[in-house]
Amino acid sequence: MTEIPCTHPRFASLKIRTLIEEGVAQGITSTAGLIAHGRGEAFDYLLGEDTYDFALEAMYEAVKVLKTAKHPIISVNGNTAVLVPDSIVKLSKIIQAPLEVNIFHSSKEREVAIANHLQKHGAENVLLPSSDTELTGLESNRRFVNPEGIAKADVVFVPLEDGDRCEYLVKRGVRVITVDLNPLSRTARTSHITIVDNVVRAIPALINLLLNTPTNSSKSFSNREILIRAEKKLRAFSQCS
Ligand code: PTJ
Repeated sequence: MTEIPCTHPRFASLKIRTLIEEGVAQGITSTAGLIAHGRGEAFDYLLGEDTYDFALEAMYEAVKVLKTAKHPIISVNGNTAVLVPDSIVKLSKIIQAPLEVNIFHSSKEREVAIANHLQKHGAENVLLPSSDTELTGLESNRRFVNPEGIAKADVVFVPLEDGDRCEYLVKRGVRVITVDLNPLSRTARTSHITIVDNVVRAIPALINLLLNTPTNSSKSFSNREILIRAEKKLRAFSQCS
């Protein structure tokens, strides 16, 4: 891998990119994950690589939903596994939700590599999809789920989701929380709660809120309004530069 000098003005961003590259070399991230990451980087650049009030409000709502969930599941793909292994494991322990490996680009080897990677980072409860349990009506590889996990979840927390499964889960009455830097994506628009932020900042910030903030406010939440504010922020940046 390329050595990144710590004096480089884009050091932090390039280091994160390296994690994704290494993830591909380790058989954890898909090659399509590189493209997905590039798209995320572009949105993050326009957002000034910062976490805004619209993301924090969505996190606050997510904390409320996760705290009251009966059977929450964290769905993990190749990108999330390499970008935030420690914090996703920590989140799983705090909310007592299993980490379920669920990937779009089908590969049994990659599923196992993701599970092993999470376990190396301290995960105690990792579920793998079962070829016997399918979400009927969903066509992608994401239809294979674990019978003790997504199959019976009331809340699914899924960073970097694809629109199809998101729509499917929402139709089934499951509450879906996502992290997506693109407020225009189908996932962002279909989920109940969309945290428009980089997963590398969002998961630690969510943990911080979970541990340190009482969530007893009954302030109403509109995901549509959150997305409008995020889109405005993106457009404002491109107009003034
Ligand atoms: O491991 P797999 O096979 O499940 O691969 C999953 C990917 C991510 C390749 C797959 O789900 C995919 O193709 O994703 P998309 O449709 O490209 O969507 C990814 C979304 O996540 C885009 O809207 C990106 O802007 C966004 N995104 C990318 N990187 C980040 C991100 N959002 C938050 N944080 C990021 N670091």
